[in-house]
Amino acid sequence: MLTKINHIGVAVKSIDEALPFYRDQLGMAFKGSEEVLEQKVKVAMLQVGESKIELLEPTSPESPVAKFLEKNGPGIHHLAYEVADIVAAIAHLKKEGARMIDETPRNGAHGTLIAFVHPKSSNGVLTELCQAGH
Ligand code: CMX
Repeated sequence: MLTKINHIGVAVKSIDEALPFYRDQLGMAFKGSEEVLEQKVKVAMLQVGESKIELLEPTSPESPVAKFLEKNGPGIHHLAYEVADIVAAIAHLKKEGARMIDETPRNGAHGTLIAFVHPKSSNGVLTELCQAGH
């Protein structure tokens, strides 16, 4: 069902402030940034081999990332796995007893479809399913 780790999401207060560490000091390829309105975040993507690091900056105090930063400060926010068929993956997880935050896919960055599993049902790791955009 899962094909690879697509990205690791990292919550930051400011992409502008966090970017130099990843792009200049670690030397990752910066693939651009965009706002994901549905999730109330600005997202910057950095490529490492076939994997990505996603920097997440809240665009509203109601953003899930704003709440996370308030409680924990900056740090790893979620782990995203790529799936070929997100609707089938959600159905499988539900059948196996996982608690889905999203029972139908939402729009993610770069035309992807995404759905989250609740961290209370995944041993404390906010888990994202991600189907590549077309
Ligand atoms: N990782 C692990 N645990 C987390 C977490 C995270 N990122 N975010 C929240 N939690 C935990 C909290 O610590 C809390 O645990 P305790 O009850 O033990 O204290 C519990 O989950 C409930 O958290 P909360 O602070 O009360 O927050 P909410 O219930 O309001 O929301 C969550 C939590 C995960 C349901 C919400 O953040 C959500 O729906 N997330 C999915 C969407 C998202 O994160 N979008 C941003 C990224 C978008 C993108 O990548 O494009």
